[in-house]
Amino acid sequence: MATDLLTPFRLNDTIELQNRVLMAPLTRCMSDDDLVPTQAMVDYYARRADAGLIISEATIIRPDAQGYPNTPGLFTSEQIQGWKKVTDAVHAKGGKMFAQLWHVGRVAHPHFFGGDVLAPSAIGVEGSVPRMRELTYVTPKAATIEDIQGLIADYAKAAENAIEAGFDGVEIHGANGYLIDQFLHFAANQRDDQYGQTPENMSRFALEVVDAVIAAIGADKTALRLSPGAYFNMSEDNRDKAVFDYLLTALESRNLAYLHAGIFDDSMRFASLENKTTSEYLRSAYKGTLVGVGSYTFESANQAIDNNQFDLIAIGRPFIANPDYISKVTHGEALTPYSEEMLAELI
Ligand code: FNR
Ligand code: 8K6
Repeated sequence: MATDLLTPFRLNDTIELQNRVLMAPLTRCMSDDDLVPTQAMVDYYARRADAGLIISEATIIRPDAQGYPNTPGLFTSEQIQGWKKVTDAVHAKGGKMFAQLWHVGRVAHPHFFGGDVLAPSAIGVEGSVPRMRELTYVTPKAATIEDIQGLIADYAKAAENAIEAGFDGVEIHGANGYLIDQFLHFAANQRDDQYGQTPENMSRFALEVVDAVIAAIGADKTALRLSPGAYFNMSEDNRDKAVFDYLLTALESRNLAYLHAGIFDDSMRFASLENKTTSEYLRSAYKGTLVGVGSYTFESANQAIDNNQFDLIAIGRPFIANPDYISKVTHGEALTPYSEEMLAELI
């Protein structure tokens, strides 16, 4: 039977979504210089309130989490108040919104905060900050146990701040080569303590962050994004799969609101995942609610959900190009194609 992507979906006892189409988290680098959301951002998100759930652009949990210009934060009262205007506007139009909590780890740049760049190990990445190419990435400092405890506490604090700002929950950004993902891949984690070397140890940071956020705001309001295949600021290692096998099993008992794949094109197959796609691998290793993503159209997403490949779809670039995405697909109207020039302004 055909799944109707446009009918409600119950995430858990406390959260019901008006449809199964989520707006994917999309960094836009448009907050003000204090990393406070602007009125243009309020309007941009409010225009998309008919999505089943809006996931905010990645939002930094503290100053040294920053690796791109003008990415919003959730660690000052001005930032909390700025986000409150966004969530009020989305709620006024009947929508729901999670905040995506972000620390970029080794792709942070001291230009933004003037201190150490923290990562699991002192292994840098080649390249420079997008949109600020003069800022070459630096070799990070391997986080001490004390640093790690501070990071975990700051994820939990940012989650509390998100609830204060009116968000319906948070999605922990554990994907795309950023801090949490760096702990989960051998290419970035060469620690020899309780956070490295074995699947259990390499999963420890991710699970401690998840548990701290759950303790702060509840499992029903906590979600996680993961990229088991390495594809962005990371390289593949065939030992990575065992880490994710362990992590995903451990996550099942946490009863998260959902698990979200982190990938740009879900037709990509990973040698390190026994040649599976991201969603195929996650579906095989995790039994909870799964959000698929990555170059899907409304039609291909409907098909994938019908085939039980995942439960909900997140749509990214088409939502940048079409603030009225839900209305257009509802009425069978043609979508405006996405192009990178559209990133210059918030429509
Ligand atoms: C992204 N993506 C992304 N992912 C994430 O977890 N946090 C983020 O802040 C961003 N930012 C971001 C900005 C821009 C401009 C793009 C294009 C993408 C990835 C995004 O959530 C999604 O996974 C991909 O865009 C794939 O989905 P679509 O676009 O093919 O539907
Ligand atoms: C959080 C990210 C900040 C802004 C990102 C903009 C992304 C633009 C889109 C293209 C990125 C491609 C990434 C990876 C593809 C790898 C495939 C091998």
